[in-house]
Amino acid sequence: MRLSRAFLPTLKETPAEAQIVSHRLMLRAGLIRQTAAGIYAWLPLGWRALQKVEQIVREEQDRAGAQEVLMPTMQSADLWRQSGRYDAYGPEMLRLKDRHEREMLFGPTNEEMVTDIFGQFAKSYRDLPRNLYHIQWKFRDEVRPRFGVMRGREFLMKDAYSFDLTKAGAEHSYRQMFVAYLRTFARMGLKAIPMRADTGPIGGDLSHEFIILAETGESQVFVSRKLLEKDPLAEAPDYDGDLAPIVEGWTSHYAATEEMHDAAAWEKLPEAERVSARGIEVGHIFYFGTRYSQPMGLSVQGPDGATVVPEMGSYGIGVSRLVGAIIEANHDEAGIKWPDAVAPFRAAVLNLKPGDSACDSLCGQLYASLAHDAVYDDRDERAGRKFADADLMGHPWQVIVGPKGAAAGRVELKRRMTGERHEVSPEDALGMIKG
Ligand code: 5CA
Repeated sequence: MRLSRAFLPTLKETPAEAQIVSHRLMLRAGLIRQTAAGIYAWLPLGWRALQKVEQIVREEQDRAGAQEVLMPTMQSADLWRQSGRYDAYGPEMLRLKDRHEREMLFGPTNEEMVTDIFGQFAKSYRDLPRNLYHIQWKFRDEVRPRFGVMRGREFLMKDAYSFDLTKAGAEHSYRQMFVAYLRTFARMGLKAIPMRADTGPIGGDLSHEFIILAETGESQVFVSRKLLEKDPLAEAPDYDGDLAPIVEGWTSHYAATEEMHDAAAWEKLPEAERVSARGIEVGHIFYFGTRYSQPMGLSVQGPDGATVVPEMGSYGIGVSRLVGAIIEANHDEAGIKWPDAVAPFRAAVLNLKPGDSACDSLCGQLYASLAHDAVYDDRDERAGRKFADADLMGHPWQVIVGPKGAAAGRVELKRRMTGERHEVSPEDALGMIKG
């Protein structure tokens, strides 16, 4: 992307309405624009980051055996009457009528719809187990939308739904998602800790929230330091095998949100092991047995011919919230510091003197060689402005090309995460960026 032609509305001033750093930076770096309370348009830079996050979520869901579908945003109220949640959900649900006066709603979640779709197909125990997921916009009319995309009204969620013949099968499906979540967040450079959680309006009796520690988090959490030292990517899960040892490795240490906190158990931990902090919920998984399959009439024929009501679970990830959470965890005073895996662009090429033929030619070559995964700052702007914007936008690498260096075949390579700088040849710079 050439900055001279990019739609990148960066702001010099700090927007007054933004209370937390990720919201400020997302507005200042031109990632998002609010269009109504809690509703955002994703601009080129933000949209690319969102797609990177989405793709990691997708790859780990696929790896764990879930299958991607796409269900609509609009749902019929009738489905929700069957489960009994239409009235229970309350004012957070956006209700509308179509031209025939039929009651509709903008989906806040999809348990009813997926159970209905799956039920039309599933007839026998051979149709189980299955896990279906989608990545789709949800609407929840939050009383207090705030912190930008962290608590929006319209937001992008990955929601998966598992169907099993037995409770033991459902527990295995739950563990598959538990382990997939550990990997998903770790790949984004986040330390997300699974914590026993309350089930709220989804229902059920087993649930974990995945929480990353951040000062601006909305929940108070209590965690054993041992969990912060674990590396999920060091575990190589066999999703068809026994995942219980991996899950136990995480759940045997103390980790709880305020609602589930057990002060007596907490006090028993050695002082040095106790970490109490604020956290951001980036994922939430639920096992709820037949809470939806029963009222919605989902049943299959078991191996012995008897009718079986499938056991279900649902598994959510806040995809758009994650973009904010990643920035909350990776920034400094100058701007965003994108982890490589989710950066909208891998590198920025800064041409410090557009019009200088050596600079133009070298920058042109570097930009072409980085294909479309780079931003080319070819604007007619002061060097200081280019440095500031590159730091603000947070590209993992900056290749800085000035006239003297260009003439001598040297560039400066800056790593945004650490601030390290090296003077290198253009070839070495490309090698390090691509390597
Ligand atoms: N049906 C279940 C699991 S699929 C469900 O809806 N769970 S949830 O309510 O916990 O939402 C899943 C995830 O969506 C949360 O962990 C959170 O990361 C994200 N989320 C929830 N509400 C919002 C919101 N208002 N803005 C941004 N993200 C949200």
